[in-house]
Amino acid sequence: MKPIIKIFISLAFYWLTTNTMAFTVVDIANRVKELDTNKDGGVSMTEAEAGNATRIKDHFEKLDANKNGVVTLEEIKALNK
Ligand SMILES: [Ca+2]
Ligand SMILES: [Ca+2]
Repeated sequence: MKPIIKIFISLAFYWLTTNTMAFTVVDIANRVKELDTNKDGGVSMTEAEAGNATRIKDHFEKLDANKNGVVTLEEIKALNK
């Protein structure tokens, strides 16, 4: 394989993976917004239950890093790193 093609493929791969990751973060952000019915910027256990967010519910204690009873987008992002 010509080196230039190799570079092109790795660039395409890089573009693809970074875009996929960005999409996931946007996805999570939208989900948090959707679940956050009282608009305090985070998802409480009650909100997670009401919105059927099983993944947040099941990992609530782990996700709520500062233990304030609310899972924020930042906390989810920190765990997804
Ligand atoms: Ca909330
Ligand atoms: Ca928290």
